[in-house]
Amino acid sequence: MRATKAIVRGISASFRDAVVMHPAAEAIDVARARAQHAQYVEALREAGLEVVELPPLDAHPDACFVEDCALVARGTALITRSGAPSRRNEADSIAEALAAKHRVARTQAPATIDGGDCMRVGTTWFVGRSARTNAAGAARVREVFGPLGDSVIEVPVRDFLHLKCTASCIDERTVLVAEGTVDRAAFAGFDVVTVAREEAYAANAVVVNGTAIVAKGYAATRAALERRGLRIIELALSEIAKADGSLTCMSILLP
Ligand code: CIR
Repeated sequence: MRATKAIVRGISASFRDAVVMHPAAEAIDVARARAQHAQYVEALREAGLEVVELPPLDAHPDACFVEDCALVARGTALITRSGAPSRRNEADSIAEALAAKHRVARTQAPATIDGGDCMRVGTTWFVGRSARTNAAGAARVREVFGPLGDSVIEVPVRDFLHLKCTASCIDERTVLVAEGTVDRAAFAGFDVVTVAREEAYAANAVVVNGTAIVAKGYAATRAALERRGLRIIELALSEIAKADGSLTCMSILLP
């Protein structure tokens, strides 16, 4: 996709208390997480983006994962209501950041949506139905973006936190997906670049303006993206991964 701007937020002092599915054996090193985040910001700049850095929210350990708070397209920002109750208060400051240049729509109970479940490819939103995004949440995405010309395809997500943990958008008709994680039938009519299940973590990549920002250490995924003519930036993400985070989660990209 093409984008001009990225919204990011620094790592909270409380990052060690991030919500996780399976706690890592080793505690998060917050200083290292900050260094990894700084490299991420640098990579976004190298990809030609103007980066808007919001200050950390120390009361919200997961607040660096801004992607989960809003879906942005067609001049509209749908502010989510996270499936993780502890994350619901992160969204207000993202709404504020987007309000000047976007029409802002909200999500009400009982709907829950995490942005990590919502992948826009061209004008199609693939919405992962996960533990975080429920039927009413998917319906809300359809209600807001349908009249603007987008369509919604729901995709079951079982063994992972979010749809985008193992899938990401390469361009307006191509997705990158880890084998055996998301039903291929969901992507009928789209081109699919498959990576091996062992490289599932790398299937979450930020592909923007001809650059692919990918997790370090996944040679086959890197090669697959290189073959598509993308310039590659590899990033170490050990501390981000311990918080169940990956690359797309740490930014909201704007046209
Ligand atoms: C959470 O469980 O909500 C955070 N610890 C990780 C969120 C990662 N976000 C994303 O993949 N979009």
